[in-house]
Amino acid sequence: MTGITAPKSPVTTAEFADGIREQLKYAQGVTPEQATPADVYVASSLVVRHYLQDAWFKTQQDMINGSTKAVGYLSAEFLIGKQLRNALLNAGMLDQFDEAVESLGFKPQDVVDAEYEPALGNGGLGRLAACFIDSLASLGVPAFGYGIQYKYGIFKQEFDKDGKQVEKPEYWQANEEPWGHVDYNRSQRVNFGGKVVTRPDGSKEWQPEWSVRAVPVDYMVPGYASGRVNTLRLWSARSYDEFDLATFNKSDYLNAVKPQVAAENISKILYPEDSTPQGKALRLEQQYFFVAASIHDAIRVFYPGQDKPDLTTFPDKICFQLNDTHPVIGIPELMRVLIDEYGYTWDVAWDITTRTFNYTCHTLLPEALEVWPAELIGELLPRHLEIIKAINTNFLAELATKTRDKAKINRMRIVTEGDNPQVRMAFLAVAGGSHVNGVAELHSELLKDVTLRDFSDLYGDKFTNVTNGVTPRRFIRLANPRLSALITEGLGTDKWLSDLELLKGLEPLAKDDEFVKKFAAVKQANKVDFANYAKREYGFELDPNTMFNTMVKRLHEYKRQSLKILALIARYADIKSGRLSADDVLPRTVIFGAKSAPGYYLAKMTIQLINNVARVVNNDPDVKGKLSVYFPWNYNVRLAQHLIPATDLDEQISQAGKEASGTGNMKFALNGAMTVGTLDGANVEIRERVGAENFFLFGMTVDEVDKLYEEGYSPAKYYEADPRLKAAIDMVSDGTFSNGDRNTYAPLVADWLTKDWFMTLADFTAYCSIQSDIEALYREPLEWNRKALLNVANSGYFSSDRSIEDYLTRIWHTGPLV
Ligand code: DL6
Repeated sequence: MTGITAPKSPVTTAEFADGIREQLKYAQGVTPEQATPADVYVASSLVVRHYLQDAWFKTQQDMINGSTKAVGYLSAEFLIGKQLRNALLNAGMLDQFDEAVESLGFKPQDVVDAEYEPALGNGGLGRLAACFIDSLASLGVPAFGYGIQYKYGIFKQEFDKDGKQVEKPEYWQANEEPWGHVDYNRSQRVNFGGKVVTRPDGSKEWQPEWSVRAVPVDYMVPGYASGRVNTLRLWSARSYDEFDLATFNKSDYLNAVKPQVAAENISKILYPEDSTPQGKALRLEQQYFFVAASIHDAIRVFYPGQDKPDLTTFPDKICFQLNDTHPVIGIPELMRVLIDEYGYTWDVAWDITTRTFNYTCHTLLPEALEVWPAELIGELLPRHLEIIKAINTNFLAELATKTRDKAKINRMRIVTEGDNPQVRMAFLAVAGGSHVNGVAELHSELLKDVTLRDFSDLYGDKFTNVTNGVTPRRFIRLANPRLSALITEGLGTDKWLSDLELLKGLEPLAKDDEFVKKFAAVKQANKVDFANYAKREYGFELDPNTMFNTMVKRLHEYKRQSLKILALIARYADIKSGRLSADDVLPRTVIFGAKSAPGYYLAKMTIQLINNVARVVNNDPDVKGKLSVYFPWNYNVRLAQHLIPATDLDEQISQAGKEASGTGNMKFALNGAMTVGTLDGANVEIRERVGAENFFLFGMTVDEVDKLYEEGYSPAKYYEADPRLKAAIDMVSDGTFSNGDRNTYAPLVADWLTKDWFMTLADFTAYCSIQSDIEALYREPLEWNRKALLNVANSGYFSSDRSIEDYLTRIWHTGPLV
């Protein structure tokens, strides 16, 4: 990477202001005097789109006319966050926007605040997809993001009076949404159900029963200073039958609109699961809906107007990255299209298909690898089931040439045997694609050694690693303008925004006390900002003169929010009982952010516990000023952008061997937080890069975890052995955090003491001991900030630009448009 300086603006302030006036007049139908910040937001967004339009056309033309293979990133989730500021930054119009808006009498912040965040993802996987499309465009690589424009995104989280999570529908399009361009003229038909017939010539024809219209909604993806604008194409499901007039005329209004409702249900809601598949037909419909539409779209784009395109060149035009198992049904779909619609033989179709697809696995939890009942696939997609069975048969035959180990061959079946056969989508992805990658070094190793061991034994060449990354544009430049300015000052250039390894140049400045003090001042100012934000948005009273200690991520047992909350309770008890004298207490503000899957009982109970610990602790005069706990609801990209730059200490405390990578860990390190963490996921690589002395490591390793499982893990033993742990768990049982009710958390406590699948109790003592190191360092602000600065300086590797470059060389074998 060379590093590019900030893009030159295509527009002057006066032109931007004129553009806003014009859009207000013709698009919004209001005068500048009548306009609200929301009107100015829409108008400004349209102005940005206007100035990006030519680059968008040119990128598409160059992609179609040129010989650079494009990337199709197939993902059920794109958690893109707010669009306006990001587009302004990447297109070089930030200053012009600020000045234009001010010249019209508005505050830029009010205008930006009027944007509502599209909530089209659950967490890490969806946000990664969003970082990747930003990097692809910034590197000038032609790419499509293909996904679903859900009407309702991830639920809006609220807490009830008891602290329980309540899920509300997230209708993110309640107001005008200027970024998505609905392109009815390029819609695709997606079929379902019906039967397969054999034509007289022996070929197969799928005669579907019902169809849905997939309408593309296009989002521009402007690259940072690359002059390129890619496309995020999100499909929206519409009905071909608006309603049945005969039924309507009989006054049966509900039944009259049934077909419409059924069709539109497909893109109605994002499944709020992040690690367990839901055995729902609708989910399979969603998956097929977006991949079928995308595959047909790619053929339309790359072979315009051709009835008989030469699809043997398809893998030279585009490669599809399968973002987890959700789009894997694309493999049999491409086979079907090639064989049934274009008349290719099986072998040619298989060659094209396997050269087109690659698969990224994002999990180590076996239950998160999707498995579909063959019967369900047969009902919805009968021809695909035939193809999957044929793939399975061929695959088993191929395996027999590679090994005599029958048990192994049986374990590797794509379609299981028995009365209720299942289709293993991860296995189909490995068999039907060229490459398989994990998302951090440790994860990729564990995939090879454990989760997909049989496959890596026989197809070792397919396996590779691409460690995740995050976009520095959104997560440093936009989220943390103060730090960005300081980095630019320290390096004497802003090229780091497109070559993040340049941050290494900050390393010598960690020896310069004056620079470190400036760095500390940035953090302090960010903390004050966050305290104000938290007051405004949530009514919280945060003291920015305490350590801000944050744990934000989905609520899952393996991520071990329980470990944090138990340690916090133990500390509360220490302060309250006087075991920890007032002088020994380092004042801390603990901040949680987490959504639980609605049906995840223990995770929801943990949320309730955190809220009630917060209620008790924050109202206890004995610990006032020493410990406080806040849980801002509805953690999303916007909140992340405010909270991460204000954090002193970040928690990455999953059980070793369970977090595939994590990307929050990278965002925090890049924003100058110190991390307390286990040797899990990308923590391992972060620690290697920032230096062991600049990372608070604790807890069991993967090998130690495995050994303990083998020996027989007994959580009760740990409960008995550590009096502080015992006291903390007893406080959860005895009603301290449930107004005296001893039953509220009984299932959680029972789980800790009898199962504790993720060994929270076993790591408790180590986690508590590391706290004294953390606090000793924090009491030395210069030293703390020196180390935090070294985290920033050595985290440049974790740019999503680097991840994309790794994908380009290891998997996609393509590059920027020339
Ligand atoms: O790769 C992105 C992200 C990782 O950083 C997280 O460690 C991992 O938990 C997450 N995976 C999922 C699981 N989805 N499935 N299946 O969201 O991916």
